[in-house]
Amino acid sequence: MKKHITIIGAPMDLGQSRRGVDMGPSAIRYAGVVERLEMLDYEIQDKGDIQIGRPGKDEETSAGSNLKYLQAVSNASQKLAEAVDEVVKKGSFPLVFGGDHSIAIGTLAGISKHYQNLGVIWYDAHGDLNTGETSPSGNIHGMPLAVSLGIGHPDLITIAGYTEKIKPENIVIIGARSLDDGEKILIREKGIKVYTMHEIDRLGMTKVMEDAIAYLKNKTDGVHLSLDLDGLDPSDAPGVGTPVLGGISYRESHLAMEILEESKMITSAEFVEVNPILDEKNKTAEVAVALMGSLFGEKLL
Ligand code: B3U
Ligand code: MN
Ligand code: MN
Repeated sequence: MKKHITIIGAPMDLGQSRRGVDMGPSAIRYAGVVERLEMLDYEIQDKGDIQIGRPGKDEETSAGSNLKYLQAVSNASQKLAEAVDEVVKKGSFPLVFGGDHSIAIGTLAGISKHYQNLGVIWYDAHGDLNTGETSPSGNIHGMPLAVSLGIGHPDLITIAGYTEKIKPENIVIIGARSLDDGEKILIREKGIKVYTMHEIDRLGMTKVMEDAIAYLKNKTDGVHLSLDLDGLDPSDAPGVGTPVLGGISYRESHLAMEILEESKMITSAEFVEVNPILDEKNKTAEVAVALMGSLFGEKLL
């Protein structure tokens, strides 16, 4: 029987301050994702995009909180959680396209209740471990990993009716090179496994991925890949809102996806922060689609 993937678009741009990332799902579809994955003998269903409400002018900040567009992000997260939940229930692989990384709040809320111990690979230049108190920006896309640990604003940590979506020991961050002070404290406090660019340079991507897989293997019953395109170097993925120099190369990223495919451990995935307005001829969306090719079993020979 053909394996089944269900695509959901989450055209969210309110978790950060650069407009255009709401067009990410279209750009990824335009780059030929469905055709590419069908070639790999998958049956693909594209459910289209969830609706993101447009906030009023005065809704950027809400009373008693510095989180921007809290209400709109929380509503969308709830919707995305429900959509993803249905996909998991029917036994299909959820593949979510962002939108900014705040959508991971909804994705993880929909997936995690189906697992005892969901592992998460967070492929990102950033930690996304901020709270309202530690965030330098108030942008919710810098918070989804903390929120999923149950740390953050009550309206966000309670999405889908339960609080602790993931456990700190089931997280691996790969590619970090821009961590805020509060995030560093949280990483140490919770003992979160992080492979910064230092470890990637020092050990090489093969060793990093093998270690990450070994770390998660025996304690998780599913692993979600949350891939922020800004984990890659801006020369390979220029179409992102907060590029950080010195990132993971296109080649290393392919290798990482190929090693994950061999491990057969990934049970859901999302590709986020593709911003076609900041991109060079849809390059970043094409990179995302090429990486999905490797993640789902495309071979060079
Ligand atoms: N850590 C900073 C910047 C940032 C987080 N995620 C992205 N940028 N993409 C913040 O605003 O939380
Ligand atoms: Mn991110
Ligand atoms: Mn990032």
